[in-house]
Order: sequence, then structure tokens, then C-alpha cells
Amino acid sequence: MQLRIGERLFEGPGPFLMGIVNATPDSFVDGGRHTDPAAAAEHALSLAAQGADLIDLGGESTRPGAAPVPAEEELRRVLPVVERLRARRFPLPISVDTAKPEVARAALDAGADLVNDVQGLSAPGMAELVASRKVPAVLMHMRGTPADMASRAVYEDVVAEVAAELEAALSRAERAGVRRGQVILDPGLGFAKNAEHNLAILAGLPRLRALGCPLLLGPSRKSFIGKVTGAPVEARLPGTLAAVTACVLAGAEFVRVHDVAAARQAALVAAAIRDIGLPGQA
Ligand code: HH2
Repeated sequence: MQLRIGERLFEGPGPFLMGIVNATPDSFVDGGRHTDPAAAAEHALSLAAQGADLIDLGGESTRPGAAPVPAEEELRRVLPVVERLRARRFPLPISVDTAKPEVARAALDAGADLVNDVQGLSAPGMAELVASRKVPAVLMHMRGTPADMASRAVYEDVVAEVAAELEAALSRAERAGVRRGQVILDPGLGFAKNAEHNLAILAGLPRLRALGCPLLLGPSRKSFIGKVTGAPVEARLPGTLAAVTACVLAGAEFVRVHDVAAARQAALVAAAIRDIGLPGQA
């Protein structure tokens, strides 16, 4: 992989750690902790110090059943954080986690470098915006919206269907001018998928690598980890690290996590195992 995000060139197989900052009152892990822009910016700095390679800033929770947030409110949450970080010469690329082109546009104007869209660049004008700004984007798979996605979690072969739907969304984005080389694909763990679907996706990652784009996975503290272990959200770090390890061993370039220091250690050890190059193995 070779991908420029802001001022940084991401080269090779990674793993690269995307640290999560949610400037929301209701996100399922850090909701309410970073609603003040100063607190959100401090958290971004702390994730950078823990070894994050980029940060992902969101102003709308996408947990199952979440109600949509109007663009003005999302902008009010996200923009001051981007401005503050850029004013303080924050050293990492900033990704904006939004499905709304007006929010993405304003965040890019304020100094964000990448658009992370859980709706797969499907909103009118989003793919065109990404194309005209020539910025990289994360194109994530989901069906429906967070309000109704649980009822859309019906698959015969989840890996094949997610791969086909990602490919179709990528083709739509390309028709709007987005360059394939600027896209990171994400199968969307927890988005219109039940626990078994999420586990099948993690087991089937080599089939998603065949799509030819870098992969990003966001397993951090999600409910499938609770389903397997019985652990509540605040106790799901060990399960998250197991999922991060599985992602890296299967060749995912990016992992999106809340707990950067711990995930970085797991990811680096997994990558060292991945790269050892045993005799007789390709
Ligand atoms: N997961 C969440 C949000 N954004 N973006 C990508 N590309 N992939 C993901 O898996 C993903 C994502 C949900 O996690 P979080 O941001 O912690 O929670 P909330 O949506 O409640 O803010």
C-alpha cells in the first residue's frame, strides 16, 4: 500500500492505528467525555502520544438504534476540535467520521485530511466532494441506517455479499470521480451484522483483501466481543486485542480503536508474526 493522508505517506502493510475521538454525548464507549472541544483535543493529543498514526473525529454516534444528528449540531461538535488541533500544530492526519457532505466539506476546509464515511460515500454529493478535493476516504459497508440496520442483518454468505456490496459502492464512487487508489475499504463490523456475521468477516478477511484496496477494521469494544465473552463495554479490551490480532494477521492495514497504546502493542506483535517469513511459505 502507498497512500498519502494529509502530510503523511502511509507505506507498506502497516498496521496503522486510527485512534477514536468522539465529540458526542452518546457514543457507546466515550460518549459525553469529549463534548468540550478542549477535552476532545486533549484526548487526540493523548492518543498521538500513545502511538496513534491518525485520529478519527466523530460528531454523531452510529451505535445501533442511534437517532440522526442534524448537520448544524454535528458541525458544532466537530469543527472547533479540528480548528483547535490544527492551531496547535497537531502532528497527525485527522479523519472526519461523517456521512454528511456538508460536515465533511467544512472539516476538510478546517484542516481534516480524510473522510471516514460509514454510509459508503452514498449521500448525494459525498463522492463528488471526495473526488473534487482529491482526499482519501474510508468507504464502509452497512445496510440501511443505524436506526434500522439491525433488521437488515440477513445474509446467505456474509463475506461474499459484503464484498459484492463494497465493490458496487466503490464503482459508484469511481463513476463520481473518486480514484480507487484513494479508497480504504471497511466491511463495517457491527453495522447491519450480528455477532456471527462479524466473526465470519474477521475469519474471511483474505477474501476482502482480493478487492485490492487497503482494509480498515473497527472491532473496538463492539457488541460481538460482549456476545462471545459476556463482558460489558468497559471490560472488552482483551477481546478487542484478540480481534485486532486477527485483523493484522489477515493483512488489514488499518485498525480503528479507542485504546491505542494496548492495541498498538497487540498489532505490532501480530505484524511481527505475520512478517517472519517461514521457509516454504509464500
Ligand atoms: N465504527 C464506529 C464508528 N465509525 N467507522 C469505520 N470506518 N469503521 C467502524 O467500524 C466504525 C466507524 C462505531 O464506533 P464508535 O465511534 O466508538 O461509537 P459511536 O458510533 O457510538 O460513536
